[in-house]
Amino acid sequence: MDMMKQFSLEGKVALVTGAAYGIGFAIAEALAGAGAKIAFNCRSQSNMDKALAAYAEKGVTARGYIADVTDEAQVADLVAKIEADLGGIDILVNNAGIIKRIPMLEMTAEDFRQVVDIDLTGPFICAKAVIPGMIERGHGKIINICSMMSELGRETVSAYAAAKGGLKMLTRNICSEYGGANIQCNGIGPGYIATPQTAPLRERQSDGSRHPFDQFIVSKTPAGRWGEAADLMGPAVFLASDASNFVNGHILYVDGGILAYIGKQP
Ligand code: NAP
Ligand code: GCO
Repeated sequence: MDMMKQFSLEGKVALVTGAAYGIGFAIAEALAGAGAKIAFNCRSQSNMDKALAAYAEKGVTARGYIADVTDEAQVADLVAKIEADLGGIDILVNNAGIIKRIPMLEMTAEDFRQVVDIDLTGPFICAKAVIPGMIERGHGKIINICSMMSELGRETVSAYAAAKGGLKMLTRNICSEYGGANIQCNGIGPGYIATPQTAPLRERQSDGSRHPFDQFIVSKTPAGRWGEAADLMGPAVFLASDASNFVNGHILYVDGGILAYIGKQP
């Protein structure tokens, strides 16, 4: 039996949201490498232009669309354009997301709502837009990009943790509601990954020393390092492919072991 065939995405159409850079870009590159046709969206034209050049440099043919995942009309238009350009969407990666690091008592309800809107309502809107077509075609893969904060809290990330915890349960609920239509909905829970989103946590101090949080995360990670977006490429291909057809409602943590580790005795 040709086992590698199970991981092939030849002939599949994948939408990766928020894939102008960072984790989404790496996942889109991985799915393309397994044979998928790639569509991605983001909000800013300048990010889109830079992303298209970066994809081309990697030899990836990606189609980019400007769409905000929190806007139902824009998402409906996005799905219609992709279907016209590439065909029905077989794989949705709900990657677009933001974080606001603000102590809860200083966080406004507006700040809280914006994070939840993008990180949780956005994936709901995008999944709702693609599931009918997946049901019609008799198959579909949805991958929600969760987080360590789907399981753990920490100071200043109340909205983000609430949203990512909710995204874990939305993943399980899509599995429950549409597993019977041969739709597999799983999550990837990245650990701490070196992307623009975490750059503030890694920036050098004025005396040239490493950021305290940088040192903290490395000490909490058995792998002894920050993750790279590339560490998520294989897990994404697995969950997007036939190799995972009996995996559903699962959050695959790609965290270098953080969740398993109580931490080194000081
Ligand atoms: P990032 O570098 O900040 O990239 C976020 C991407 O999402 C950008 O392309 C951004 O482009 C897009 N985006 C943001 N809001 C959007 C919206 N409303 N509609 C459409 N696109 C939107 O973040 P990242 O580190 O790659 O993280 C990607 C995902 O992984 C997020 O869901 C994040 O929560 C999650 N995650 C990250 C880490 C980590 O350590 N980095 C760990 C666990 C989970 P525009 O601004 O141009 O729209
Ligand atoms: C933070 C970080 C984390 C990562 C990621 C960890 O401020 O704690 O941004 O939240 O982004 O979600 O899995």
